[in-house]
Amino acid sequence: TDGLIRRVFLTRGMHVPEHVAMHHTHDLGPGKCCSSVVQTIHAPLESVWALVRRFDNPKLYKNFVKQCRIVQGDGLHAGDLREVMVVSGLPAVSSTERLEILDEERYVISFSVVGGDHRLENYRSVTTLHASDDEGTVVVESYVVDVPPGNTEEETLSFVDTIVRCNLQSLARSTNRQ
Ligand code: A9S
Repeated sequence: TDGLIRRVFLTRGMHVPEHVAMHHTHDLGPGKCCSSVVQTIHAPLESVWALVRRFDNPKLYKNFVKQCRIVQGDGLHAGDLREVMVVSGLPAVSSTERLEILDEERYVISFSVVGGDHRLENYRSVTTLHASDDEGTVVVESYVVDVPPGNTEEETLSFVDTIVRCNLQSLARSTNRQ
């Protein structure tokens, strides 16, 4: 409403399919920040997707998840909800998350955080998979989140980037163990 929306193209300079570029382009209002993490995995797309698509079971590769249960729907449709309990040591206890996109043809999953006990208000992420130029799979995960009161944008990005990078490194290991 105050006209301060800026469009951020997180895959600028990367060779990615058009729909991938589209999913990682965010319109940011004041008080929000966004970033992305890219991970190449030397495994076929389908074997990476088998883990990433499991909205009902993020524990398959997210090490910060202690427990997860679906609280609405079956985890296969937009609007379905899950409740995640987090391991101790983080400034968070739980997170309620809504499935926004599960595109099994284009390998896109997106969720947003709609509740819980943590500091990442209005967190939303999009994860895409595409075949890499040489061999394997490229995972791009981007997110938008509010900068919490009392924190800087830099602190917020460094906190979230660290979690996402851990998750994607763990995804690479878990894929190759399947
Ligand atoms: O789960 C993800 O895909 C990514 C992130 C950044 C999750 C963050 C988180 O679930 C915690 C791990 C609990 C950390 C939320 C919503 C808030 C946190 O503080």
